[in-house]
Amino acid sequence: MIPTITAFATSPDGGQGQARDMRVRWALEEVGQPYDVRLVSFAQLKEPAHRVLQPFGQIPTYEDGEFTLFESGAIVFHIAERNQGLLPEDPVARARAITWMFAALATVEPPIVDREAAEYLEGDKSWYEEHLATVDARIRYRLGDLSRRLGDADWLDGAFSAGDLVLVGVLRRLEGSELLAEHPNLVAYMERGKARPAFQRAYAAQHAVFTDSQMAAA
Ligand code: GTB
Repeated sequence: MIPTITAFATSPDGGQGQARDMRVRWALEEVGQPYDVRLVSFAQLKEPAHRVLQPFGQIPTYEDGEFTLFESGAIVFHIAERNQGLLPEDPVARARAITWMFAALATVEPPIVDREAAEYLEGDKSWYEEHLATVDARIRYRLGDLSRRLGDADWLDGAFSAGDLVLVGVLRRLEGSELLAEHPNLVAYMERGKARPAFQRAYAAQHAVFTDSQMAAA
């Protein structure tokens, strides 16, 4: 059976692959698993039928017959666990790769999400600039540590893994920013991830949703 994932019918980023279905698409492409996509509107996200799949009314979700999942990290982990190619066979290396998935989502991503939320929601507040500086300092702290750990390695811990996939997805949220540019090894790491054929296929697939919607509207 081919799994079905959900994605934005109209992504606010105009097809730049910043929404979190991109991680799931990329993981599916890495392991060679075909998939279907159900596009959902912002209104549909909040309807009971979608909340059964995703209690918080968000994308992405994953359905494989009766089996359903939400949370992009859990979905990528599920794909990586059940297929070859995204997690090492050796139990210790496997545990470390899983640890990097958690680190990407629980330690690196939160201040980056805070920055986006501040930009979108708090730009008109009197304390915005001060708050932004605080958030940027937290991001810098994390990226500094990450950069030192990566050093001149290609990937976090040996071969490319689900940990790299998730972390590259997180770093892409800072693409083009001064914060990321301060660490050329992290920029090169992100670009290595983006250069993978599976990433390119996933990116093209999600971008096609945007171009199709533009054509339909024309
Ligand atoms: N922790 C959850 C996960 O990892 O699956 C978070 C899921 C999530 O944030 N989903 C967002 C969503 O559905 C889309 S990815 N939002 C709608 C809502 O909450 O009502 C976040 C996102 C959206 C858009 C951009 N963009 O356009 O640049 C980037 C990231």
